[in-house]
Amino acid sequence: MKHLIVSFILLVSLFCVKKVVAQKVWYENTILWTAPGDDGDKGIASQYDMRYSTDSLTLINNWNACTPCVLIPNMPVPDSAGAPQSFFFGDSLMTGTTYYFAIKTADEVPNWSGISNILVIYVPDIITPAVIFDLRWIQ
Ligand SMILES: [Ca+2]
Repeated sequence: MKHLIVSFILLVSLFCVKKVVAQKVWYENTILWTAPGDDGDKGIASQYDMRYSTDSLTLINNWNACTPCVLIPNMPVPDSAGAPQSFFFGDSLMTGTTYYFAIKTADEVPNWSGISNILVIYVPDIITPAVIFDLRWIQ
């Protein structure tokens, strides 16, 4: 049995407040990993399948029918094995929520890799309550 050793190093997603307007907050969300190859850690793979969910067990144990999962569209094309890769997906995450991300890679057949490590991201709720402007005294 051929063992494919695919090691993804999913680093930390960067959460930086970009700007604040009224009650909405924007985040810059970038996920990083190292490209595997077509055959283990050699060559260039053909495609990625990255998904996220608010339920880690669903993501891990039921990849193909993962519900509720979100498939991330427009993933980058795999680079050469060992190359750093990243994906920026804007501000689509809800604040105050924990998300679980994972990725699989396929070669041209497609032969799919196993599921990567699970990246856990908590998007903090940093939106404060509104400021009170009608504080007053009544006699
Ligand atoms: Ca292959």
